[in-house]
Amino acid sequence: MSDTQKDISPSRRAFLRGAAATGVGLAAGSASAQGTPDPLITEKQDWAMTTGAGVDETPYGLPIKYEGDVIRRNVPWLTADPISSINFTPIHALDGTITPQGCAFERHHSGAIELKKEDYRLMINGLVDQPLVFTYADLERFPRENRTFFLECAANTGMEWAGAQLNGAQFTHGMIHNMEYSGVSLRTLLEEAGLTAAGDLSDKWVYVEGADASSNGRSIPMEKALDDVMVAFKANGEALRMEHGYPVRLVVPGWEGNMWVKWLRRIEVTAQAVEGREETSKYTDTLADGTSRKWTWVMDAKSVVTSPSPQSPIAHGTGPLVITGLAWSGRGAITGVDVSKDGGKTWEKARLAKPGEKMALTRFYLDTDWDGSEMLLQSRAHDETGYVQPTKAQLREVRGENSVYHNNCIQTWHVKANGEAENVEVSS
Ligand SMILES: Nc1nc2c(c(=O)[nH]1)N[C@H]1C(S)=C(S)[C@@H](COP(=O)(O)O)O[C@H]1N2
Ligand SMILES: [Mo]
Repeated sequence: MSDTQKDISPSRRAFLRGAAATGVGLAAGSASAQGTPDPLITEKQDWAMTTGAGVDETPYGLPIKYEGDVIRRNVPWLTADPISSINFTPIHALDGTITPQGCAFERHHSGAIELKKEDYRLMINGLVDQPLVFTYADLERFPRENRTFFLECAANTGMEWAGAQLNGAQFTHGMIHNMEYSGVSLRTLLEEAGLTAAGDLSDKWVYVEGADASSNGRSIPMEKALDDVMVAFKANGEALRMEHGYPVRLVVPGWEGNMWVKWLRRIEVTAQAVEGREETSKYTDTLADGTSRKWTWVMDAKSVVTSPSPQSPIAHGTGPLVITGLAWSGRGAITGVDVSKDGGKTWEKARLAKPGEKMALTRFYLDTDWDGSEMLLQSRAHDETGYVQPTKAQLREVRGENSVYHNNCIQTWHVKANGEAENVEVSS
């Protein structure tokens, strides 16, 4: 753990000082190093000659126009119909770990619905002592918790099974977001309804469904329901956005995104799994022999270099280079990330920006010097269970190539001498 906390090394600090002193290619410093006056330093600028925008011009702020390309994007051939659709988080352009709701990917089976708080009802029924219906205002009166978790769609990276396909971290790994949720634990609500009637809880389930036309029903084992599942109404401090399930969604830490039911309207305690569409014909993995894996709830440890990457090429030439990316595990905290520049032959230990948090995104950095040679850039995550992110070849050995879901293999970017990067596959 201790080496993850290591500060920027003394040798690197010395290098940066040396580079600045000799005017070696650090950002715009190169212009003044050649003796050409920089008008951004020597001239009066427009923005300092007049007053700026007043506080009442922006009651709710949006990103500045210069950041207009940090947006969700979709892959047209994946989105046959915009109401049964998917778009992708621009992870190549974000830093830190919290995903702003405004650019966090969306996945809907029948479109995002507008549901007023006043019209919101949550029913708990089935094997409970007292079936209950909560209004939104009722939910706000239960003890609340704040917890940060990633949500990854089981289909994230699902287009890459048979070969490198989509050219950008946004498209290969952007079905993920990470938010701080405020809400009530599901255990609190289940206990309010009473679980005596359910008898032995070890073999019971809850069936959760949404208020949208698809309803997106899923069965969750009672053990998980009573462990860490949340009924959330705020994300990153503010109300959930419509597209993320306003006013209330389920948060199922570490488990596939499909189970995080949006516009949550009913929780039924049942004696067995319902085996609905979303857990039989969908969200199962077909293996090479034609049989399918079922109940693949947990998202295994995974990571990706977000920059440099195809949408975030190296623009500054040789010298200091910050390699960065994200790592996560549905089984607990990330304990380490390795980065390879040669397609997995040798590895360097990346620096974790903060110690890994359970079932939440972890940001890693590798502060390096780039000599301009080509790289086959990879990252490899380790989690607290000792699990190590597999190569594509290792994953295919076990899972074949018929799957869509749960592709957590090591990703490779081919970074060329001109700094551009491309999605490729290496043989081992
Ligand atoms: N009610 C409802 N809940 C839903 C869905 C849906 O279509 N309807 N889609 C699911 C899927 S497949 C995923 S990956 C996540 C996506 O959550 P997001 O749109 O907030 O990113 O919500 C899940 N919950
Ligand atoms: Mo999903």
